[in-house]
This record gives sequence, C-alpha cells and structure tokens, in this order.
Amino acid sequence: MLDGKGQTDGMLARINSLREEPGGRRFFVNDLNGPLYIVDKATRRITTYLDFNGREGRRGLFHKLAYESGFANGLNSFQFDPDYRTNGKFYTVHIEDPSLPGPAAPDNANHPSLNVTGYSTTPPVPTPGPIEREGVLIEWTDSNLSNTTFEGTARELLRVSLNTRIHTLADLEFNPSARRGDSEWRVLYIGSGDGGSGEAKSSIRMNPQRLDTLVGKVLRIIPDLAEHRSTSTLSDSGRYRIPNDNPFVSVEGARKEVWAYGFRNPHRLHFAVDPANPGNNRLIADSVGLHTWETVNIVHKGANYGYSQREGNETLQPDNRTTNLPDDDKIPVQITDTITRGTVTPTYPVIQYGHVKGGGDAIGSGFLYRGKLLPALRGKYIFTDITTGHVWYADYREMLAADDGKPETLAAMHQIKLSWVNPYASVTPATRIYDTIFPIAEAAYHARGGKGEHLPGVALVSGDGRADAHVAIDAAGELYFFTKTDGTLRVVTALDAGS
Ligand SMILES: [Ca+2]
Ligand SMILES: [Ca+2]
Repeated sequence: MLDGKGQTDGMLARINSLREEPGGRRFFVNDLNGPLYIVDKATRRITTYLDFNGREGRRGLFHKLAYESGFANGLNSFQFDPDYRTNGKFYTVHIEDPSLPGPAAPDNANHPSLNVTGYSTTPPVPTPGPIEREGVLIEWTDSNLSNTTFEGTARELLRVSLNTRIHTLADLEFNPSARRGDSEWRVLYIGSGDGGSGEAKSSIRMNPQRLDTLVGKVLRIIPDLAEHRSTSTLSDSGRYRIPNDNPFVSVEGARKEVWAYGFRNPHRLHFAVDPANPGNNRLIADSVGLHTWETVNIVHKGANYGYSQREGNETLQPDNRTTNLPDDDKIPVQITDTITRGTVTPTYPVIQYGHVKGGGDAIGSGFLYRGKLLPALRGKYIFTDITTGHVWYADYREMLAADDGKPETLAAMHQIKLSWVNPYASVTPATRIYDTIFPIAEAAYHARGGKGEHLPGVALVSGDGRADAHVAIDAAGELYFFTKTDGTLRVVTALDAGS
C-alpha cells in the first residue's frame, strides 16, 4: 500500500512491458524497480523470476542498477528469442549507474542457479560527452522452461554509454513474420534513446545525428554468434554479429549496428504484421518529443528521422523551438562531429500530436490490433499518451499512405473511450465511460492507499499527475493496459471507439 503523496517509484510495481511467453501459458512482466515477474494466465499467480535490483544490500543481481527515478531507468525491457521454446533464450535491457560501487557483472549470491562462470562485461561503446548511465543488453538462457525459476547462463552482448539518465537503451523487437532460413530470422532491432543529448545546447546535441554513436538510433544486430555467419560480420566486442545488409556497414567511421537514426527517444518498437498482405508489414517506432511533437514513425533502412535538426514535421532550432521547414529540406549526413558525407532529406512521422490540450506530453506504446475481442479495432494502430492516459487509434492503411516522403501528410488520430466498472467502489456503480485511462489509474491509486489528490508526478499537458499509461498485446493480439503509477494491469475486453 502507498502511504504518501510522493512518487510511487520503488513502492508499487512500475510495469514497463508485458509479453506473452511463446507457447501461451504465462506472461512475463518487467518492473523498472528490478523484478522480472511471471504471471500464470490460469491462476494469476505472480512469481519473481529474476530480480535485477542488487543495490545497497538488496538481494538482486546488479549492484549498479539505476532504478530510482527518471523515466525508463531500471529493468527497462525484455524480449523472447523467436526460437525460445527450443533454446530457452531471452534478452533484457537494464540501466546502470557506472559511478556506483560494486562489480558490473551479476552477483549470483542469492541466485545460485544462475551460472556466472565465464561471465564478463563488455567495454561500454563510447558516446561523446559526459556519461551518467550505461544501457546493458544481456542474453539469458534458461535450461528448464517448465518451472518459475531461472537456471542457466547469461551473456552480456552490448553496453552503451548514455549522457544523462533519460532516453535510455530501450525496446527489443524481432520480426515476428521471419521464419527459419529467412535473412530476418532472429535478427534483433533495438530502440536506442539519445540519452538526452539532442536537447543539450553543447556539442553533444549532434549525437542522435552522428553515425559514429549508438544513441538516438534504431540498431539491428544478430545476438547469436552461430546465426547467419556467411551474411554478417562479428561485432567489435565479439559478442554479437552484424548483418551485412545493414545500411552503414561500408561507411567509414559509421557504427555498423545502425539501422535508422535521428531519433530522440524511440522507446517503443512494434512490428506491425498485416495478415492480409505481408507487403504491408512494417517496423514502427513511437518516439517521445521535446517541447512540441510526439511521433509515430515507420522505420526504414538507413533513413534519418531528423532529430535534433527536426522535431515532428518541423525544424528544431538551436534554442529548442520549432519553426517551418526550410525550402531546401536537406541535412548533412553526419559521420562524426566534424566529418559529413553528403546530405539527406529527413523522413517524417506518419502520426504526430502536440503538447496541447487534447494531445499529451509523451507518447507511450502502440500496437497494430489483430485480436478478435474488439473487431472494430482490427487494422488499427492503437497507442497511448503516457501522462494524460489518452488512448487513440489510427487506421493502419492511412499510416502506410502517409509514409510518402511528404512531411505535411499524416494519418488521422481518433480517440478511444474506455468503459470501466470501478472495483474499488463501496457500492458497485454502473459502468462509466472514460475519455482517458487517467481517472481509472487515479481511482486505483487512491484505493491502494495513495494520499495525493491526484496521481504522482507532473507534466505540462496532464497537469498534476501522470497516468503512466501503456498498452500491450498478447500472442493472440488482444489488448492489455497497464499504468505504472497505480501498479495495475488490466485486460481490455471491450472498447467504445469514439470519433
Ligand atoms: Ca527455468
Ligand atoms: Ca507524410
């Protein structure tokens, strides 16, 4: 229970993502505070599978876990290997504060079934400027998938230096339509935030544009050294491979891992799969904006999404205000801070909304709905605003049409209203329709002991309180909502799609 008005960080679960285990029996849910939980679908029993939080006498694995505050710090994301049922592998990203005491390798004192023999860390991939955090990608292999405990090995794949505590290494996605033998099979896409560099008024402002950094990018790697050997090269660290068809592998000075660049915080990736037409499958990145535009982007190989020279479909000026695009809409291809190689026309979002009333402060997760419970939403991309708790949809075909090289064409957004019965009320009330998930999270927060008048946190558009609203889908494509601030996970069984 909560006992005060403060941030719920460290007190309630800060669920950051939910994934259904291949095979469909259990959900895995990661909590920024450190635990990776298993939720049994039949019994709803919750078990702590791994705990990453080994800070200051805590029992978890990592002494340097940075989890206390800031957004997307802690156990940030995880993803199952496409061949998980056979190989037991999954991947995690967590955030460390390198200035904290203790080793960076996992301490298995309280997790003896994790075999750390031979485990070693990797040198952090440098990022120009001061460093406050490191984003760490680890491959885990569980030798027994039939229980709720981890027993097996782990291997650090990648460690990225981050300038500040915001916009960290984030989401992990495999192409769900890839099959064994395809060039995309078991190829991992990584959303890598800019570490806060792009809004700085110093030289690190160029980091998201620089091809010699891994920040402000979507990265593409092959985690398994035995996979695609003839069509890839070994990474500098020797821990993963890099596909030969990545766009910058032959550009001198560029990081070969880069798939697309010029992002501020592409913290949510989603592979949209169109069952009717595989030609419509796309990788989508939801990226959080600075002062003006939240964006949904269709990710193309080698494309430059403009940040920190663009935000949404406008120019971002050095003072962080936005203005109209220039007549000659080109920006240099930046290899380092001083070396450029030609110019490129930026690629623009297919959806954007402003930091205004009716909009929001920070885009959350999004998914192309393909479930059965909500037929009206099939073929729609559903996404949230984190702070206000707005839920919207856009027609996926409109999004594909807006991916046309023209900054002014965008897919329309439509509000989704939520029907909810408050289970915390003393008398069972009638079902109410809500415009956002915010009041739903607030009711749960109060029922669980939250004493603040509103949810914790503050933001420009949401005002007092942040809903921290996210959406997820299960293997059948059905929707789930979760809100970090009240620590609650909800299944969506029906929606009233408003206009
Ligand atoms: Ca196990
Ligand atoms: Ca367009």
